[in-house]
Amino acid sequence: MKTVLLFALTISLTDLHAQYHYLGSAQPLDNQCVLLTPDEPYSEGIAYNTNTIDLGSDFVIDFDIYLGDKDEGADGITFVMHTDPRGFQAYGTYGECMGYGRWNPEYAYGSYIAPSLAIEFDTYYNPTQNDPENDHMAYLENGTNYHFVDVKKPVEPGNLEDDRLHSFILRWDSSGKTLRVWLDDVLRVEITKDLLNKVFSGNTNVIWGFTASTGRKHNLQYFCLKRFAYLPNTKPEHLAFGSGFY
Ligand SMILES: [Ca+2]
Ligand SMILES: [Ca+2]
Repeated sequence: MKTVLLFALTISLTDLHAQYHYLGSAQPLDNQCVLLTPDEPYSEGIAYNTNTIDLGSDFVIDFDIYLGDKDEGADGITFVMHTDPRGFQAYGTYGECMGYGRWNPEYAYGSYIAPSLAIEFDTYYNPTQNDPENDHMAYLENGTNYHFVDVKKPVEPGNLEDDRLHSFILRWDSSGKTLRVWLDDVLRVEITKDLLNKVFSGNTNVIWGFTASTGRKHNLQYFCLKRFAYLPNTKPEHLAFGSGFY
């Protein structure tokens, strides 16, 4: 009987990790963590949760992210939500584009994820993307990494490549059309915009996950799930409160 129970437990743990689609260098680690890039040059990894998220409901997403131990490493991680026609195969360009965007919105070439929005955790200064010199976070749209001066400026939370896990919490308020992001318990990014209609053309089912890449410079980069939950009164009827994607 014990053997049977042990076998069942093994299956259930395997299933937890099976809930991601992995692209490139992404692969499951222990303890609900997922490797995005090894500490090697020119890597790109993407992990999408196999369950789409419902933008018609309120939800909270709570992860730890690890961005490496070398202050001069690169390139960073993005949290992405998208309806790209390539679905779970969608990817962006490596290096400074962090597996999400493209080199420059003026250039025709380079794969990027769109329609989409992303929160970037950028650890490398790229003047070509109008980056601030320090590590920064920013809201991005439609596979464009470039920081236009007329949109919300990147924020600088300090060195992110400090060999520590950083708490990342994202909360979506569907009725208030507000997206809020905390890093290490400090509210860093707040966007109020009709994202559902302006970005996703009214499509409430979006794919979500994390992208990351390295270039000439590199760092180990991974994330760990802590919690996903639809919030009370707005949950889709087929999901129990708090059932999330565990
Ligand atoms: Ca840094
Ligand atoms: Ca950068």
